Amino acid sequence: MSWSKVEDLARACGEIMTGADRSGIHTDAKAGHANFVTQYDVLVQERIREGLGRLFPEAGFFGEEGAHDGFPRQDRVFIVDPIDGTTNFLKGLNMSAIAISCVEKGERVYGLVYNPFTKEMFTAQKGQGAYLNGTPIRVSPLPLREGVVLFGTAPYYPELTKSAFETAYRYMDHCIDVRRFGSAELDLCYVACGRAELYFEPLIQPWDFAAGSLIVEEAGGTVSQMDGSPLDITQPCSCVAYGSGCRPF
Ligand code: LIP
Repeated sequence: MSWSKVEDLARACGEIMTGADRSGIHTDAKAGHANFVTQYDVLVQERIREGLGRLFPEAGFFGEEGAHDGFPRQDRVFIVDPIDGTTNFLKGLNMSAIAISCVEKGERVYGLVYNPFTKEMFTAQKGQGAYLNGTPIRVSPLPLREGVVLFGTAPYYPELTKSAFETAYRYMDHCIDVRRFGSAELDLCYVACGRAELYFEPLIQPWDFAAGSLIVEEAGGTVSQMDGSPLDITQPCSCVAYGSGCRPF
């Protein structure tokens, strides 16, 4: 399978993000505090859905924006976050990415995470390794005490905020430093390429981890739910990802 046409689609949609008229970005509020969707999230998702529909007319589509009536039943499903890190996009923080995952009979077989602001394209195909702009990447072998810990907790899950920051506080005593970048898919890719040693988040959607989790695994890392159980790509769950030199609490 050649995924290059999917990568070309992501790059083309990335130009929509980098070309956005920042003075004209408007948001619609979704459920919960600071849960934003812009006209660019919707436009990018529409373009990706159209492009994937031309390339894979038989596949199902499971995107962040719009209504869902359960996980699609097709054998092949694309899980898409058109702009992961929407608040970062709104604020011009340039830590946002297009995330596309292909799942076949429940197995993640391909993942793409593209940050158009840095032109960094992270990709992985099951059993074929992980890459950054075509160069192989591997997770860090360093122990936690020499590592950076990334974490996330969405403001629209306020009931989880305190415990997430308490967990980050605990890690702070055992690592170099912690960071909260605001894009789960990019956090996972930074673990995959060794820029960080561990990432955790108490609750994220399938489109926030389906692509990046395969990229971590293909880069030699480990990804699971925070209780150690396997990720469930059909529904929201917790996530922890780490390199070969450390273990989560
Ligand atoms: C984001 C996640 C991130 C989380 C943010 C936000 P979105 O997804 O990728 O990990 O901490 O609060 O939920 O909503 O920008 O697509």
